[in-house]
Amino acid sequence: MSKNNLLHLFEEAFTKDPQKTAFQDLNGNSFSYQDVLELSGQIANLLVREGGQPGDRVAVQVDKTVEAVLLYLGCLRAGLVYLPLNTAYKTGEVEYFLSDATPLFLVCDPAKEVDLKEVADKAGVKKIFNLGSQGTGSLIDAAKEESPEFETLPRKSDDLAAILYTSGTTGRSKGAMLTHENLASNAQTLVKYWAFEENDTLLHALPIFHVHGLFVALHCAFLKANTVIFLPKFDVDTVLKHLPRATVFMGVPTFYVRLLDNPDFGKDTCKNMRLFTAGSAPLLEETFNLFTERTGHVILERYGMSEAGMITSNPYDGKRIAGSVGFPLDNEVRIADEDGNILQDGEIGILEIKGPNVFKGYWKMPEKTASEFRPDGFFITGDMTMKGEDGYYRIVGRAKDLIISGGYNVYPKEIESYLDEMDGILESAVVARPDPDFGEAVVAFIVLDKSKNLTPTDVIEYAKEKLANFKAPKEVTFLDELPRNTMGKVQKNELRHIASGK
Ligand code: MCA
Ligand code: AMP
Repeated sequence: MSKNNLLHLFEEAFTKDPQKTAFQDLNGNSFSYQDVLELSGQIANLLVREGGQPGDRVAVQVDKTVEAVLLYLGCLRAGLVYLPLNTAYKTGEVEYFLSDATPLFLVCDPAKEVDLKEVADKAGVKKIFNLGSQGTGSLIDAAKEESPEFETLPRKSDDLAAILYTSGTTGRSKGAMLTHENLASNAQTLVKYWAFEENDTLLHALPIFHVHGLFVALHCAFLKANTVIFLPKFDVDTVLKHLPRATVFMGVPTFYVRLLDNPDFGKDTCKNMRLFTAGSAPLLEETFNLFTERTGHVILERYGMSEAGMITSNPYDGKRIAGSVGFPLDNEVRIADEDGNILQDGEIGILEIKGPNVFKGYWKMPEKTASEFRPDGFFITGDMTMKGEDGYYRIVGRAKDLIISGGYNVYPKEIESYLDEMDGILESAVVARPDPDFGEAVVAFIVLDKSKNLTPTDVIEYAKEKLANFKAPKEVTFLDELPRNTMGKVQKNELRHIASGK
């Protein structure tokens, strides 16, 4: 079997200079690449000794620490399939992921272990480990007893490396199955297109439970064994403090909006930087222009999704255009109408893609998978796109009913289904309102059962009890009835107009 484990690529880079600093964290700890190899080896040995076999899933809901990254690497080394979960998810949300993915192990925050035990047992999880925000816990205690030597398992290129859940427009979340080849090919593409070198230093402020922070940022750094300044979360002051030592920074648009709000952010802070990238949500032209004025740097906007990693990018050398996501990376891209007819340049349609980066399918959903691929293997992204005369692609909207708030995806259907269950709510409709900080904010329109006397705050609190707080509406408006067309369909455009005050 060939050495197609993504970790083999990383190991090639890590072993060139094992004493090189891999991570510096805010607690003053440094980890060399030798430490990375040893602790990820100990974790791999532990998980195998506990019964982990290639293909078994490991669900992980932990705070951002270097140890959490090493858990990810340890899973890959042992052929286990990594399943990261947003730390904001509530027990009810985690229950769905566990019952769907049936992981062998769950690694969670020590404070959540008691709550999660019941749902984990129900889903057949064999063992729960904990890992806290200081990088300590039962996982690391047990791993330290193991040998640091672990021979990374060979994998076939289409063996699974990770499952990333992305919410579905029809309610149920879908687990996008990503293979070692998907991840390796996309990482190699980005390193080449974005000109990563051994001497780059990455300032890492993104969460590590999504593609952007886990794969895009870390994989580029790992392929060149870069030093990563590893922040526990995005915070303007901390970024300003560490940016002068960095050469690369990646962020969602909200990061850039917040940095620009701080008068201390300017040319001095960016003196060593060679690359700022933005993605996960549209970067406003205003932010793009203000950033260039203030820093002299031009943000490189790229576009991607969980199912495919990065799909298009503005050029590293060459003009980066505001409001555009650049050109296709190493994948085929076309724009088609809903029936799959390919459109001309200048026409707006849905972006379809094919390439080594495109996922293997949705976990245990063969029919859903089949319906999102064309017969010739192109995946239908659901993003409304136009290729301009200049050859640059522009994402102009979404065919899917999706809100992107601060880089997090929120599916209105999911929120509506929870709200509709609240005692006192007859029906609900959730839409996005433009928001200067998050880009889009979740807002809800509700028809009340008037006998119950609910207030907007009651509704927001109810949503936060059931769902991750970022999914809760920022604003709730009561209506006597929802606007509908003659077919009875709720007119969300009308609600968007009301929400935006137009
Ligand atoms: C936090 N809150 C939010 C969000 N984040 N509300 C709406 N949208 C959000 N994104 C709420 C919290 O629930 C809380 O409300 C209040 O805001 C403050 O919480 P806090 O934790 O202090 O927020 P923060 O630290 O300021 O977080 C904002 C953030 C964060 C830094 C922008 O959301 C973030 O790191 N976003 C990045 C997401 C990301 O990595 N996306 C990549 C997906 P309350 O007080 O009520 O609890 S990958 C992807 O999309 C594809 C592949 C791609 O192309 O990259
Ligand atoms: P996710 O499901 O978290 O992978 O989110 C992927 C979605 O984020 C894509 O389908 C797009 O709708 C959106 N997205 C990512 N990058 C950009 C961008 N640069 N501009 C506009 N939308 C983007």
